[in-house]
Formats: sequence, structure tokens, C-alpha cells
Amino acid sequence: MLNTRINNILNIKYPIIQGGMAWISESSLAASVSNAGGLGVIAAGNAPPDWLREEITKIKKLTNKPFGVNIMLMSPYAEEISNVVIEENVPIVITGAGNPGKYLTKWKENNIIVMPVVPTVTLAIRLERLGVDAIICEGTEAGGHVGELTTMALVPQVVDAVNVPVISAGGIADGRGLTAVLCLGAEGVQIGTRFLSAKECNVHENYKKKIINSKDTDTMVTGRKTGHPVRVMKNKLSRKYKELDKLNAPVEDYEKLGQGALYKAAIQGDIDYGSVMAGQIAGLVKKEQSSKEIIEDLIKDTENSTSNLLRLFNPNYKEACNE
Ligand code: TUI
Repeated sequence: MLNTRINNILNIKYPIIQGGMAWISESSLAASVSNAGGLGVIAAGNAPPDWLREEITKIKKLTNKPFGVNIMLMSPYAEEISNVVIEENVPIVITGAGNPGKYLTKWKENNIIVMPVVPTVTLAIRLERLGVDAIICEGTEAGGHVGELTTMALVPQVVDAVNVPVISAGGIADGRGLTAVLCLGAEGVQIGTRFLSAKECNVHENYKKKIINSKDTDTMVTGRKTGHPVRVMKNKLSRKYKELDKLNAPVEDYEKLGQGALYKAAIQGDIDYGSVMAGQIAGLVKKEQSSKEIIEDLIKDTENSTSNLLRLFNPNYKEACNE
């Protein structure tokens, strides 16, 4: 068993949270993760409120375990979505791509557990003061919209700066990564990229295959100049972004290129001209598995790598190495 404060706060068996991935994490994937003992998360992304209401209705039929909704704060519907989660009695809200400060009072008044994703210590401290229940630190290894700091640098600095539990995201796809961030002081993980390969993940087959066939250097960050950098798999679209960089193109050109690009990849399967968001750890994801298999693998491998670590401190091990 792996028990931290996160198990208790979220009322889940394992402190493993499925990353909210716009157009991808809907009720099917989220329910499978919740049923396997982690926290499944529906990503609201840029979707309208009615889509989210339907997905919440569906997940309640698929699981009686806790689940969460990820609210992307740059969405044009963020304000409306902030009320939908209250009206639909969603137990846990995760926010991303912005500061959720203005919504916190009403969410806490309605007993919602709130966990913002943050890219810096400053924002973590500010949001702890406003009463969030845990902080999710996301390193720049992650897929999608990213900050500057790596998981390795960000997590211990946030752990030292706040008292609420810290969850680590970005660059984690197996038990070794989970063990590593526990060493940094995190009490849970948020994992996106590995769940792209889940059987219950309804992302387009082409997208899934591109992840499974990828290697370490296949992702890059586009649009740093726009203030909204996004990590994607390299393809014809990412090459176009590079051309815009060279031309010193205006922000509107980047926005035009990005419009509908995630939908094109995730739903329509256009992995050449669509935006295939994924983290740097995609090269580690080698096969399709059920969410239950993924979570059980993660926990088993975390136990293994933790005992490997302890072996290094065993004086008898030195002799074994010399044999
Ligand atoms: O939100 C994410 N990752 C995402 S959202 C997304 S949807 C999208 N679709 C099309 C284009 C762009 C995005 C895809 N991936 N991760 C969480 C995250 N939050 N990463 C970084 C941040 C963040 C950044 C700034 C959180 C807070 C923040 O605050 C700034 C401020 O106002 O203080």
C-alpha cells in the first residue's frame, strides 16, 4: 500500500491522479481510473457547459468512486464551468492554465476539494493562503500548456514553501518516476501521457499509435513567444510553428495555427497537421493497457524501485556487488 495525505483528502486507494487532457479525458477514461483506485478526471478544456454536464451524468453511472473535473481557466466558458461543478456536485476540482483565485470562495463554500496546477513557488504560496487543499506542481516535461521549471527543480522548492500536500506532474510515467517524486517530497502524482495509451482512452487510434511509437526527443515546445507555450509531438504542424518563430510572426499567426488543432489530432486523427500534445516521457509508453493494469504496474514498480533504493544502504549489498 502507498498511503499519503492525498489518499485521505481525495478518499482514493492510490495517490495517482489522471491528468485532465482536453478533448481526450472524458467519462470513459476517468471512470476506468477511478474504478481502478486512482482519481479519474474529466477535462472541460474549451468545451461548452452542456458537454461537461453530460459527461458528469455519464461518469456517475460508470463509477461510485470519487472523480474530478479539470477546469482550463483560459477557456471562454471557464466562468460558466465554475458554476456547473457546483450545480452537479462534483467532489474535486483541478484547475490549470491560470490563477483560480476568484472562484475559490464559492467552491470551498460548496465543500469542493480544490487542487490548482501551478508552475511556480510564488503561485503555490498565494493559493495556499487562499485555502486550496493541495498543490499540483507541473514541470515543463509535461504535455500541453507548460511552465519553465522542471519537475526536479520545482517540486522540492514548492514542498519547502507550503504545508498542504504537493502532487507532482510532468515527466512521470512509471514506478521509478513515482518513487523519484516521493523522494522530492511529493505525496502523489498526476499522470497524463501514460493514460493516453489506456484501452479506455477514446483518443483517436492515430494519436495513440504516435505516442506508443515515439522516442525521447520527439516532443518540443511551440509558441514560447506568445506567452502560452505548448508541448507537442514534432510533426508538420510543429514545423510550421518553427517557421513562424524564424519569421518573428505576430501572435495572431500562432493563434490562427493553433485554432482547432487539438480537436483535429485527438478526434479526427490528423497527426500531421493537428496538435499532438504529449509529455517528454512519451518514449517510455510502449503498449496499450487497461487503466487498471497501468495503475497496478505503477504501484508494483514503485515498490520495486523503493526497495532497490534501500538496498544501496545495505552494507551486505557492497559484498554482493563485488562477487
Ligand atoms: O493546463 C495545463 N495544460 C494544458 S491546458 C490545455 S488546453 C489548450 N488547448 C489549446 C491550446 C492551449 C491549451 C492543454 N494543456 N497544464 C496546467 C498548467 N497550468 N500548466 C501551467 C499552468 C499555469 C500557468 C500559469 C498555471 C497558472 C498560471 O498562472 C499564471 C497567473 O495568472 O498567475
